[in-house]
Amino acid sequence: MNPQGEVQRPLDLMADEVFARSCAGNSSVGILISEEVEEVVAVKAAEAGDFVVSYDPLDGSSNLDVDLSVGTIFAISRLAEGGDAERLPQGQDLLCAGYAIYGPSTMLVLTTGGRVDGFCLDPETDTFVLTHPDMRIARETGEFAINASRRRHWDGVVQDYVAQCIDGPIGPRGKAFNMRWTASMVAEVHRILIRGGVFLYPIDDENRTRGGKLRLLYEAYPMALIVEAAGGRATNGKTDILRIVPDSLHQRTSVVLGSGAEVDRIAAAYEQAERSGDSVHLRQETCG
Ligand code: AHM
Ligand code: MG
Repeated sequence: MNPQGEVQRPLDLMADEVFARSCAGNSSVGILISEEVEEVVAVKAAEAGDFVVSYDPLDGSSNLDVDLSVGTIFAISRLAEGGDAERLPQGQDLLCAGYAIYGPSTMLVLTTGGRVDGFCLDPETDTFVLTHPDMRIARETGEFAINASRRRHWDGVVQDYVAQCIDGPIGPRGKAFNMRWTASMVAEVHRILIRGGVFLYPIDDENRTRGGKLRLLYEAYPMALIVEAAGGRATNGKTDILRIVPDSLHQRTSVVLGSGAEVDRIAAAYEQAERSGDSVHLRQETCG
């Protein structure tokens, strides 16, 4: 079991070991935060300026047995001057974020905040080649991604949003929507970068006490930095993901990210529900 009480597969642990070993070989890396490790790992005696690397070594690992795409997600910040090695990195501190996706091709998608670039692994030369410069997320989309089997747990905002998408041309949206769900956040975000879309993993009645499903530091933060640098938006429904202040290492959060027009629509619906005092549960930041 990992710190979140989830079953760890052998490849989760191997990926963690490979990632940690390769970071430890870099003298600028001081601290590692991994989905698979309960505590912060100090690679060396931490000094101001050292890099803090938060990562999910193998995201979407429920896909391993069925040979679907999985990936590695990471975010990098620096330990501040006089910094406390135990202080958790915040969204605003991130210098870089990226993911690798192990699909039909292996890609590395990277941002240092200004823009997002995609690199394909050339197995002949063992190098990553810039194949997708300046990836941008279309503001408008007709595609959404959510685990619809959780519908009975959703709050009113998510129920209404998805119902309207499914109603398509005969509903209030007046257009058809397509739906995808891969159970691999890396694959969902990659698809959204390539052809637009919106991804939701909301807090719902079943995961509320845990604070949601996805982890803030090494899943939501890095994906939010990437999505925003590509012109999209990432929120927990109420607060932009990068503005959430963490209070525990493996904290979870609600996530809505992707094409700006759809994320704006969902955020506006939450705001409206809160204003009108609807029975929508808006408690977003909680729980380790
Ligand atoms: P993991 O890090 O244990 O693989 O969990 C995160 C994954 C995400 O990639 C994906 O969006 C989500 O869990 C899928 O959850 P579900 O199985 O509820 O559809
Ligand atoms: Mg994960």
